[in-house]
Amino acid sequence: MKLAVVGATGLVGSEILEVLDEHNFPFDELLLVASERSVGKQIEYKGKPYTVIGLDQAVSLKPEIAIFSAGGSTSMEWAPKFAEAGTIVVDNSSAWRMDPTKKLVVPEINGKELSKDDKIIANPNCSTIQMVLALEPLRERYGIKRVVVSTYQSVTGSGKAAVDQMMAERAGETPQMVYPHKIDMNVLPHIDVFQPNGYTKEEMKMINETKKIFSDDTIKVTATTVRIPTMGGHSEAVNVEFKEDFDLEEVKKLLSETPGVILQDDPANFVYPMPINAHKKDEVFVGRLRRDESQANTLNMWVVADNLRKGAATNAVQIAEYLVANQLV
Ligand code: 2RA
Repeated sequence: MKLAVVGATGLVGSEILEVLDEHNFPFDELLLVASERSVGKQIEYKGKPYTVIGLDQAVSLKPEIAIFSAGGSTSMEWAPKFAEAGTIVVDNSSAWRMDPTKKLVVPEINGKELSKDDKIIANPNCSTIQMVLALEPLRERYGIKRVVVSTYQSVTGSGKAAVDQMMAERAGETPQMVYPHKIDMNVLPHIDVFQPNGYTKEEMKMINETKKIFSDDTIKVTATTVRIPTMGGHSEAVNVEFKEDFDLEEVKKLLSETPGVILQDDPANFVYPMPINAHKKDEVFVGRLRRDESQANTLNMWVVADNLRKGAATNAVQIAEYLVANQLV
């Protein structure tokens, strides 16, 4: 099995290599692929140096799987070329997510929809993945009418330059500005570009991707996505209205029995999910579970995950693992 990692020099690309290593992903040959300016760079994997190659060379080597984290324009141009060569592409960008001919996959939820015909598979947006994984067991049991989510998203979601801006501001230095405003000691209610309806693209991703992953356009979703000066992961305050009443203890049982979800819910002992504890973990952490006393059949919960892990690299590697485990590659 030949595996390519496209965008290997980026923040998510590096995380993909860490996850592949931790998971001992079963490849025989690893291709590290990046833009022309990075060709020739050396990257170490399991103590062995690998030389970064360009996209043209990578396609010609016909890897069985290519995990992309190289931005939407590169995916739009190159994913079809890899697919044409017989490669299955798992793409982290937003390029293919809402394409009706492409699957948008969180393996624990809809991996079973994958088939040998799927040559370009979309990895959902990080803030969507952690929310839908926490919601899935409750959707199956109670049915979902509406979701209201507010997010508190790490600067790592914007990439290394954003982390550098925050750290420079924190050090009292003059930063290279990625955001339109200071980020340290501040919050920005602005992730990605504003749309005509007043929502940002990030908010519309959460709304549209949630419906696609659940295959249910009747679910109402509204979102406010906010950038905060932290590392370690994204946090979300989720308010979910079910189709029927629920039992809080059953909710906790369902979540604690869900693969990939860890319940951290003991406020009396200050136990609740926090990005600082989610950093470098593959799971989604859920806590602060409580009935919304202002509305029937409605639950509040707090959901935290490392956006570079389950929000990107881990979910993509898990899709690749699913393909191998189910003889789809
Ligand atoms: C963000 N979810 O956090 C977006 C893309 N990674 O910026």
